[in-house]
Amino acid sequence: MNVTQKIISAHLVDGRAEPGEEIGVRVDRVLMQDATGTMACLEFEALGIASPKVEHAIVYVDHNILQTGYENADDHKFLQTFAARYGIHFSKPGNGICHQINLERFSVPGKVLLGSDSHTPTAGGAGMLAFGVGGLEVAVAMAGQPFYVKMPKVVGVRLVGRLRPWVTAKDIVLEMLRRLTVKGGVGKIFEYFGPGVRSISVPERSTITNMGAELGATTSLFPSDDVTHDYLRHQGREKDWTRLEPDPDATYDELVEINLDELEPLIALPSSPDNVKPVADVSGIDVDQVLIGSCTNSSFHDLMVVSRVLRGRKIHPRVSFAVNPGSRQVVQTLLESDGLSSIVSAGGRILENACQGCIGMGSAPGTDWVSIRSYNRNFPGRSGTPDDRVYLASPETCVACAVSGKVTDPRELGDYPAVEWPDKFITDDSMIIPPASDPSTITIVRGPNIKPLPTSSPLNSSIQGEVLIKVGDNISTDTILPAGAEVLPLRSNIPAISRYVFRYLDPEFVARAEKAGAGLIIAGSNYGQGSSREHAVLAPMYLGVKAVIAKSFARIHRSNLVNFGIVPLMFKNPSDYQAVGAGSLVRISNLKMGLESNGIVAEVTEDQSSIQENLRDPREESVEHLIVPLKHDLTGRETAIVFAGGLLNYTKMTRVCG
Ligand code: MIC
Ligand code: SF4
Repeated sequence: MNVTQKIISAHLVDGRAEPGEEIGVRVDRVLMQDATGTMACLEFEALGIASPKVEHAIVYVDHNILQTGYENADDHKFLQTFAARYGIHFSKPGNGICHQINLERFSVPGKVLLGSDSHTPTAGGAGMLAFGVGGLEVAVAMAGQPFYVKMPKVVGVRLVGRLRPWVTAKDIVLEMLRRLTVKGGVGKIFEYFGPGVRSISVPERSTITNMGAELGATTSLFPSDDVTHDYLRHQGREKDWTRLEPDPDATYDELVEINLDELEPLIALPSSPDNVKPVADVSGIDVDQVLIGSCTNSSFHDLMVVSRVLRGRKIHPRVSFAVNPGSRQVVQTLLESDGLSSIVSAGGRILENACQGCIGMGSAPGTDWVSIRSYNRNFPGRSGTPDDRVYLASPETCVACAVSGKVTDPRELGDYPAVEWPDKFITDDSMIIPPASDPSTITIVRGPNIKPLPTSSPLNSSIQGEVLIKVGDNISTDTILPAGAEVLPLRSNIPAISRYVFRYLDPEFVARAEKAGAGLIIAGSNYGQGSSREHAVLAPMYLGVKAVIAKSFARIHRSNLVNFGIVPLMFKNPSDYQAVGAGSLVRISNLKMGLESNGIVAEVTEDQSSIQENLRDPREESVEHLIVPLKHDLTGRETAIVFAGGLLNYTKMTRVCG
């Protein structure tokens, strides 16, 4: 068996683990973060369970860090008191980014982790099978239900050879993106194996599994071997280690091979993580901003290399340079190893150990700036600046750019600095607050920003509405519902955050949706790639969106649609995408029968009155009136969820019924 099969077979509670079959998997641990966690907590509360039925649950505060108004601080207080009351650990703001802390303190090889953040697979670097999902799926897992997913294909990624100096783990995953694109991982788990994995440390492995999210993968993971043992020993957690490697005769559904000796420094150009080129091919472009950190590249080693490069050097006068370390442990260990002083001396800005500029929580680039970041996403506008020009590269490439003021191949910096880990990392968990021993003493504090959970009603048997917007391929959740310092504080307030749906792509969208009352979205392929934010479904739902018809969907967003009762439908003939324009009226009759028989058709007309008055035979095709065949890939369980009006209703119903 391969490692994925070993973990899944030990956790399988429902279904057959054959690619494409729906399986139910027992969840050992969950994580939430503040930006998705307030909803997840409200959803858990709505399920009426006293405390999580998993072995460990934790909520981190790492995204909504700026306190420019009362909202974020109120959310933090809500989360802290909620966690204390409901048996959940709470990681205080200032402790660091959820995925980095989870790797350091809570990763356990062989366990299944569910997290309300798309980069939860970061833990796959330590041999955990970790899935990013919407908050509601985490809430349901905390209620003791299995995690349901279509069994992905397991793609073995065989690493051979050894990385050369200045070529890094980031370049391995950028190479994966270059070859496979942002949709290359949909329906797949990437399991890394082969002789090359032995030379890659756990934090480096985590850079790779982290950015599996950008490939659209269900998750990514590495074996648990001596390298994993060494990492856990540095964390004082040897007892959590178990060996977990593929059997010698393990097979995979597909294979990819990367020869590490042949890789060179790579960079993703604006504005997609798969727009990858060798750094050498784009060198010389003037650079205005460099940011190093985020959950992708903020380990001790990452920042120590940056620090060593900056010894005796200065940041280029034009460049605004900042670092956001991954965790308090990283900051403390850097301090002990004299890793911060050269960054400061060189003219670097040290930001809080939190998500920061990665999600537009500050550090938005200026107009026309070229911003080079060691982060994982460069979707349009994600930085907080419309028409931004964000490039993604390794910390090594970033620091080379910061020093020269131009895109620079880091191999031009000379000898690769020697960086050793200290014998042990500093492990101080005092900013992780355990749940209250007597929950009855805790009052949950709900500031005015915490609005009640929106409800979704059971689906009608027919859907009718205007096409409110037609979008192209690879639309990310950052486009559907932007993040950034202005919008993120509204994550607990759906009426308020709904004002921002498609804000940068189509500023008229909200007004149009409100005028129409009900409607649909037409999309190309891989709709909803990127984050796990269920707000990218909740807010459109609040504005009356009933269905999305796309060429294909990204996994987490598709599940979020189902979980809130919005039907994800697909064109049977992808070329029909051309035929349905924005403003058309669409009617889908007898949805129930159509979903059951997979024989759904949409009646599309440009002339709204003809459908509303129902004067014409809808089967009669004309230029103005089309019949568009649709399909879906909902399982029986998902169909029931959609008809129940979402997973919350469905879970309540099925729990009552036993
Ligand atoms: C992201 O990187 O896009 C986020 C912000 O971490 C999201 C979660 C969110 O939108 O709150 C993610 O990756 O799921
Ligand atoms: Fe935070 Fe960025 Fe990582 Fe998302 S990708 S968890 S915003 S650091």
